[in-house]
This record gives sequence, C-alpha cells and structure tokens, in this order.
Amino acid sequence: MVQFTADGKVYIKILYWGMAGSGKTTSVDTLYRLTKEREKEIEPSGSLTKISMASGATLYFDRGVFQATKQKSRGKLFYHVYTVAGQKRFSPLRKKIFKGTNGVIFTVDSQTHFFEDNIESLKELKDVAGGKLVKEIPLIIMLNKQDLKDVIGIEDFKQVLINEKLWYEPVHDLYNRNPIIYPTCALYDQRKNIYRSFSECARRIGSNHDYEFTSPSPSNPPSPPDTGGSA
Ligand SMILES: Nc1nc2c(ncn2[C@@H]2O[C@H](COP(=O)(O)OP(=O)(O)OP(=O)(O)O)[C@@H](O)[C@H]2O)c(=O)[nH]1
Ligand SMILES: [Mg+2]
Repeated sequence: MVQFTADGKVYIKILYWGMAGSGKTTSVDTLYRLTKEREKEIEPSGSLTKISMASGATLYFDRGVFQATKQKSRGKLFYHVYTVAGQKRFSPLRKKIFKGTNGVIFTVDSQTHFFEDNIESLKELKDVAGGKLVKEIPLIIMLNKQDLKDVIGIEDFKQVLINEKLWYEPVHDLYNRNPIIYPTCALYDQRKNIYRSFSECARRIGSNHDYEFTSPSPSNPPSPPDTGGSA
C-alpha cells in the first residue's frame, strides 16, 4: 500500500529484485549519483545505506530515500528505494523486504549463461508477490549489463514473461500494464536507462493511485533514454 500520512505526505516503496550480481546495488548507486548531480524529478534525501559483504555483494539490503523535486510535490512525495540481497541463501530475508512494495524493478544479468538463474529469481518474486505482480504491482524489467558480449535481448525476455504469465495480449484489460523491458547498463560512466527505468516505475505506481510523478505533455515531454552523458 502507498502510505498517505495525516500531514499530506506520500511514501512509495520501490524494490530492485534480481539474481546475485545482476547490478541492483550498482543501479541504485548510479541513480543516487545522477539525481544528486543533475536536475531530475527526484533527488536523494539523505545518504544511501548499503549493507554488504567484503566482496561487495549485498548482505541484507540497500536503502535510499529520494524526494520528488517538482514544486507541487516537493516535501510531500518520497520514495523508499530498496535492493534485496540476491544470493540464494537470503530468500527468507527477501520475503521480508518485499513487504509493502509498491513497484518492482527486476534486474536481469543479461549474459546468456545466466539465463536460467534470472528465471529462477523471477519465479521466486512471483511467488512472494502472491499474484499481484503486474496486475497491482508495476513491474519494470532492466536487461542489465548490455555493455557486455553474449547478452540476451528484449524478445528473449518477453518470451520469459509470456511463459510466466506476466504478459497480456492486446485484447486483455491489463495489456497496458505489461512490463516495459529496458536494455540497461548500470555502470555510472556508461549508464543507460537507469533513471528511465526508475521514473517509469514511479509513474506507473502514480497512475494506479491518485498522484502524479510526471505528466508527459508538450511542455513536459517524456525524458529521452538516459544514455551516458545525457542523464
Ligand atoms: N559490465 C557491467 N557490469 C555491471 C553492470 N552492473 C553491475 N555490474 C557489475 O556487476 C557486479 C555486481 O553488481 P552489484 O550491483 O553488486 O550486483 P547486485 O545485484 O547488487 O548483487 P547482490 O547484492 O549479490 O544481489 C559489480 O562488479 C558491478 O560493477 C553493468 O551494467 N555492466
Ligand atoms: Mg547488491
């Protein structure tokens, strides 16, 4: 549930989920850096908390708070952004961290040899979400590490979503809730579609509830893909 408080504040929880090493922590780190440095529709509110092992792998979770910068929602609309620890042994912990999630950014390690591991992670997410994924909880897919060789593409993952019944045909009422699949690179220097994935997730949560993240219009067109340098 989106939290609305008595003083008119709105709290949204967005969760990065995906197999170990897929780039969740790196994505939030890049999101934090780019929104701190450049004018975007969110900015960090405080620092990023990362609880990790010496290897860099997440031990519990990462957490960052962002606030909307638009005048209308400044000081009122906040995003609690979490990443789960992707290693298999942390499954019980992931279930706890999932509680209260309003939108999921599923982070895929696009290297072909990890194809099955990504599917396993998606199945676990589906299980934890108890049928609400896509229907009620917006799902954005990041096909991460597109800068590497031998990676899967949008059509490959769309087929996974079809197989997992997370994809609706055009005739279906939920067609417009189909996950968007973005090819991404989370490394700060080469970043691609990191802000965009976040903002689309936030926009979709907003359109399911009664507030607005951004309204594409001639005076406020959708942001272009955030390829390195332009975001
Ligand atoms: N080449 C490349 N490497 C990436 C990209 N994203 C992340 N990495 C690297 O992949 C490794 C793992 O990234 P993390 O962000 O720690 O992965 P994670 O999903 O948080 O992993 P867990 O915390 O174990 O679940 C690091 O060495 C990152 O630098 C990317 O887009 N391209
Ligand atoms: Mg991590």
